[in-house]
Amino acid sequence: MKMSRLYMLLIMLLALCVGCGNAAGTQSSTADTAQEMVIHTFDADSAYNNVARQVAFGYRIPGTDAHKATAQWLAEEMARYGAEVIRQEATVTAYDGTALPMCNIIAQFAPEKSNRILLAAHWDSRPYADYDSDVAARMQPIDGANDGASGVGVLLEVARHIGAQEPLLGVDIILFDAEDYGAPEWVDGDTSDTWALGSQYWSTHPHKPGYRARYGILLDMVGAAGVGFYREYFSERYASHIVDKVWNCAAELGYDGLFVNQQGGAITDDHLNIIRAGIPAIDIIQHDPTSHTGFFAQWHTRNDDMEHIDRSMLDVVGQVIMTVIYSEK
Ligand code: AHN
Ligand code: ZN
Repeated sequence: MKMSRLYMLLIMLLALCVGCGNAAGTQSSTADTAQEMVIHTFDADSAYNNVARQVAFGYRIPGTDAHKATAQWLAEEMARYGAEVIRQEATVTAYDGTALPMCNIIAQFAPEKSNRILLAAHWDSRPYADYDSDVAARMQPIDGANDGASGVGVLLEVARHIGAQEPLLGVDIILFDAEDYGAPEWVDGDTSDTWALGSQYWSTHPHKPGYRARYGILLDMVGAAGVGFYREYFSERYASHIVDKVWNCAAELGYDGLFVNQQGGAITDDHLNIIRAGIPAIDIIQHDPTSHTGFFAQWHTRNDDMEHIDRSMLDVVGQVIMTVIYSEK
């Protein structure tokens, strides 16, 4: 722990000097910076535990008791870290006509600041294991340890730091609901608008009229061992400067092996609805060019469980996000 803290301090100091691609850091005294950076050591164990806690609630499928209990816990955790929390509740309609009671959890830090950024992840879990190798299991739900809980786990740990030491800008963390109730694999036709229903709702019903943020960063599937992040197509198209910022930051931290400087696929995800709301946004999402789905090997299978969550991946992503937000002004 001691060593990793010292190591973090050094890389964060370096990050502030080089500013991860911008000119940040020139105004902070070394003492302030050192103090801040010690406080801001991302704790991968805590992120991991946040993932495990979500999975332990059970399947986080809209309309279930586990879903309600998880929403309650997430909102409480964010409030405990000092966020002003909005629970945005609505009923949305799934691909098959099912009415889904959904709840976007919006955690606002320093809501009075107009200079702000948006971080997001989806907290619901998928009702179908439609890519499971066991055909009989395909109608069954999944744990969604990586697909959902990993991004939220990282953002809860980021929230803890933001609460302890305010960054120079305001931060909103939105945990979107009903991302993963999209039409299963056996439904024909273009089903792209059946995904990301919570963020679709938010994009047309912002939590504050005229809500603005400089940019958004979505985390989706950030916890599978050794699976990298590529420059996703829509992120590149609508927010290439943010992809540059984040990928440069990762490279400066020594993670260019995981933040691969190559084009990935085009992914229908919550970031598209942030973009539709007029905010440039990117998706940090694991892409495996060797898997037939393009995602991690356990994607939308019963094996997307805690056994396949890698603390060190959570750590990498957490460090990158922390460095980006604390070098921003
Ligand atoms: C598809 O491309 C079908 N879905 C990507 C969005 C997603 C699903 N993220 C997590 N699960
Ligand atoms: Zn999914």
